This record gives sequence, C-alpha cells and structure tokens, in this order.
Amino acid sequence: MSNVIVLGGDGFCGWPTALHLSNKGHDVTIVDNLSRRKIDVELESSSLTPISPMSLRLQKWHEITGKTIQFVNIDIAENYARLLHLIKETNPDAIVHFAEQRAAPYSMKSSWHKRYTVHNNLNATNNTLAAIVESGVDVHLIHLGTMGVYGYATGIPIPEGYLKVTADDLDGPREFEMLYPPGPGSIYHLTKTQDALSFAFYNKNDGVRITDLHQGIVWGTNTPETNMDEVLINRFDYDGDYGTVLNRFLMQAAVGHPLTVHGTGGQTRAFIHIRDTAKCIGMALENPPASGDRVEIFNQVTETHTVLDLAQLIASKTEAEIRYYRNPRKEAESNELRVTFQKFLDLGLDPVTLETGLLDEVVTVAKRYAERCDWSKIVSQSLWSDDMEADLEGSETPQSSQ
Ligand code: NAD
Ligand code: USQ
Repeated sequence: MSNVIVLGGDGFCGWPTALHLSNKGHDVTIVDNLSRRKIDVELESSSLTPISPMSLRLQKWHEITGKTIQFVNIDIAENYARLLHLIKETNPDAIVHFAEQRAAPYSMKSSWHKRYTVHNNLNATNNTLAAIVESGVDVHLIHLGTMGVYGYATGIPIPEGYLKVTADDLDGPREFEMLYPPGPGSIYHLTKTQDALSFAFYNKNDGVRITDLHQGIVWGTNTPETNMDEVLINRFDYDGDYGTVLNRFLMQAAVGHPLTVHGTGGQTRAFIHIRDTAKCIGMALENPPASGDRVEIFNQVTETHTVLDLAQLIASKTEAEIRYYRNPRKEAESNELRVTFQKFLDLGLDPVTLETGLLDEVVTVAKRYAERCDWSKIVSQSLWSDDMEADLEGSETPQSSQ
C-alpha cells in the first residue's frame, strides 16, 4: 500500500478520492487551504449538499472505518516551506494534485479573478514540482488536468497527450511525437496548458515521475464511501460559476428551473462520473511510470455528448423545460469532439455511463436538498469580455453567439 498526499482533498473530486484511496488501504494525508469554501463566501453561494467541516468529516470516517486520514491546512501556492517540510516528513510514494482554482467562469469574472487563477494554479503546480525535487523523495506526481487543454474542435480523434506528426527534414519526411497543441478557451484552461509544460520540463530536467490526467466534465455527487454517512457527503456545485453542465441540468430539473442551455447547445464535451474519477486515480496510483519515462498522459473521460443532447435527455425523463440563453462564453456554436480513452479501459475500467442509471441518483440528491438552492445563483453571469451582456431571461429558441 502507498503513502499518498492528496492536495486539494477537501474539494469535489479530492474528497471522494481521498476516501476511496483510504478505503483501499492507502495511507492518506489531505492538504487543502479551504479556499473553495472561502470562494463560496465571496460568491454568496454554497454547495447544494450540506458539507461538513473537515474535522467532522475525518472523525466520522475514522468512526465508521477505523481508518485515519491526516489533514494539513497549507496554501501550496504561497507556503513553499511548509509543503517541502511535509514532503520530507511524510516521505510519500505519490502526490495527487487537485489543488487549483478549477472554474472557467470564475477565472473570467474580472482581472482580479484572472490574476488569482493564474497565480494560484501556476504557483501551486510549480511549488509542488520544486518541492519534490528539493526533497529528494522519489514521488510519483498524479495531476488532474483537463480535456480543455486540447481545445474542443478536432478533425481527428484526440490522442492521449501526444500527437504523432510528420515534418519535412532535409532528407525527407520524419515522424515524431509532440505534446498535443494547446487550445485553451478560458484563463482557467490556460493555466492547465501551462501546467503541462511545467511537467514536461521537470520530467526532462529532474526525472520527476508524472501522470497527467486530462479529465472531462465530472458529473454525479456521491461515491460508495461518501454515501456511508451524511457527514461524509460530497459537495454539489450548482451555481453559474462552479456548477458544471450535467449536474446543473439535473439539479434544475429537480427544483423546477428551466434547463439553461448556452447558445445553441451544440457544444460537444467529454464526461466522467465521480465514481470513475476516484477509480481512475486509484489505477494511476497503482500503475506509476518507471524512472526515466516521459510524462504519462491519460484522457480521463468515458463518453461525449452535446449540451443539447443532455438537456433533451433530461427533459424527456423529467418534463423539464429547455431554455436557450445567449452564451456568456466565447465558444463555437457547435463542435465535433472525438476522444481516445483506451488506456484506462486497458487497465480494466468499467465505465459508469449515462445509461448506467445514476442520473436518477443525482436528481434524488438534488430534490432532497432543493430548499438550499438559491435561484438567483443559477443563471451564469460571468462574461468572457466586457462587450458581452448577461442574459437572465433566456428564450425558447437557440441563440447565436454574442
Ligand atoms: P474544487 O474546487 O472542488 O477542489 C479543489 C480543492 O483545492 C479545493 O478544496 C480548494 O480549497 C483546494 N485548493 C485550491 N487552491 C489551493 C491552494 N493554493 N492550496 C491548497 N489547496 C488549494 O475542484 P474539483 O472539482 O475537485 O477539481 C479538482 C481538480 O480536478 C482541479 O484541478 C480541476 O481542474 C480538475 N478537474 C475538475 C473537473 C470537474 O468537472 N470538477 C473536470 C476536469 C478536471
Ligand atoms: N453550459 C451550458 N449551460 C450551463 C452550463 C454550461 O450550456 O448551464 C455549457 C458551457 O457553455 C460549455 C459546456 O456546457 O459549453 C461545459 O461547461 P461546464 O461549466 O460544464 O464545464 P467547463 O467550464 O468546461 O469546466 C468543467 C470544470 C473544469 C474542467 C472542465 C473539463 O469546471 O474544472 O477542467 O469541465 S472540460 O470541459 O473537458 O475541459
């Protein structure tokens, strides 16, 4: 069993993953500065589910399972010395890195939010890499990247990280592999493309063993572990900044709000259920790259859908109304997205898909906590540029781009 530090282990993906790894017998230390909870205060919003404070979460986990998870509050973007000390002291086999500001709309709200996201995310990643090197500990770093590093418009199926190219050399064509060209669509996604360069550099220069997981949009809320007790419940973001599309639509159907389709709904995106997020990280942990290997990259997704297909599926199951809002983002009205995700399947992942029936579970959770929903926070009001206008009303017909 491994000794693992989970950076960002209080968050939506980090908390269930920390429990999953602990349940499998790994020795887990969570590091988090609780910035996500503070952003809820800033946005005057909160998780639809009532999440418990960290000490209560960990006490309950110990009571139920007998297992202990340590918690250390460190801002890893700011407090390098404490992060370095922790790595030297705990001598981890692996560090799982979730600790970044992850909402595209939040990253585009103002110049302050752009600068905060860049500062936080790039320093969090660089500090972690520099501390691994300075500590001298042979750590396997597992990072949560995003499908958004590739951009979403593809003529070819998106490979897992590296693109095979043929370039003209003096004596004819030559084949090689390069990192897939970055195509960020928000400041948040930009930081993830920059993370990828940092990984390539520290891997080449210092031999750091790294797995970068380019994850799609996560849906669902609970896992077998967070279902063990209400105190262990996972967060459920539904607001216009942090809520992601499928969970938002399911929650909107549950509370009787129209489904907020942006633009035409023709945007195709990749998805993965939260249970598979935790499982994939377990698999990445158990299959580390060997010393000297280049950065390992997996596409952590299990299916692709258009936003409109999702809305229509949910409307057909629940009779929710679909409304089209002028898109607050700068994105194509429609795109084709084909993604390769063979590596996790080869490791034995049996994906949870929309057909698997867990859509109803999310609606049930959302209905249970419907009275905690603040309707004024539902429609997304973060705009990609000053010349755009928020659309609070929506319309019955698809909207072209602003
Ligand atoms: P989240 O905001 O719920 O969790 C991130 C956690 O990191 C929070 O608890 C926050 O307090 C902590 N954190 C942020 N900056 C920190 C810092 N400087 N020091 C210490 N702790 C810090 O986000 P999430 O949805 O759990 O996402 C986790 C990771 O997965 C992110 O990197 C995100 O980019 C990636 N990801 C998420 C999704 C998704 O749909 N949620 C999809 C693809 C990739
Ligand atoms: N959308 C709607 N209506 C809504 C919300 C979103 O139509 O009410 C549309 C958006 O315009 C966009 C798509 O749905 O076209 C996805 O938006 P999202 O908010 O669900 O996801 P995104 O901003 O891409 O970000 C989320 C996570 C991020 C992660 C990313 C994975 O917040 O951390 O990196 O998903 S991916 O999309 O594959 O890049």
